[in-house]
Amino acid sequence: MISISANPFPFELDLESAALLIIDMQRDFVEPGGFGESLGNKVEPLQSIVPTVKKVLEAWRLTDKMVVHTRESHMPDLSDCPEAKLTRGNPSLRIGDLGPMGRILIRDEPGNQIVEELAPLKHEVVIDKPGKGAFYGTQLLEILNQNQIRQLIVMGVTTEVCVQSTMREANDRGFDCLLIEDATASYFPEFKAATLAMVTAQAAIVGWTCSSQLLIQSISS
Ligand code: C5J
Repeated sequence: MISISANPFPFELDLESAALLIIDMQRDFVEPGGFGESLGNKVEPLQSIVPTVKKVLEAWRLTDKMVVHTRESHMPDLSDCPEAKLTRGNPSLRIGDLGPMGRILIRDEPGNQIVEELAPLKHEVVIDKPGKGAFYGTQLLEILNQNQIRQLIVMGVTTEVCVQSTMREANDRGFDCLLIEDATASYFPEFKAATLAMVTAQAAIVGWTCSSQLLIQSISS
């Protein structure tokens, strides 16, 4: 066990049963011209965490432990995209529309790829998820169980939407989650801050948080 001085109290990391889970670091959200921008957001806060996510990913890869990447994506015929999601909001481009990086949020389109700096290695797991939580409509739970994973180190975007939804789903399924504070981002800084507070409130009701520096130090020593 590695004791990490996390919030709100130390996280006992058991590397043997831990996986790194990177949520939706895909061009659709992180790069200009994608879905995030089409919703009226500035992508800079999301772009700014890429180097930090990369540092953690590189340190984690040295441990030879499991890495899981997720992408929010839909089938080309949109059969896995409920009407309520398709028509929500007032974006300049809707899910499935043709944008500068191909069809928005559609599997295998250029915009649906993980950003180049964080590209998955061949043996790493990539989960295409139709929902906000990574357990909904995917094989994630089965894959984690097959690999005896009980702890998740979580990074990615956006903090209050897909990251938080996934952590809550994980929590309900018995996983301990540690969210890396400077390796997650929101289009709305105040929502990120609120999510970090919500996650750790009431003695880690959803999970723990710590800095990337602390995690890297802990797994490298
Ligand atoms: C959103 C996500 N915000 N990955 N997706 O629609 O957080």
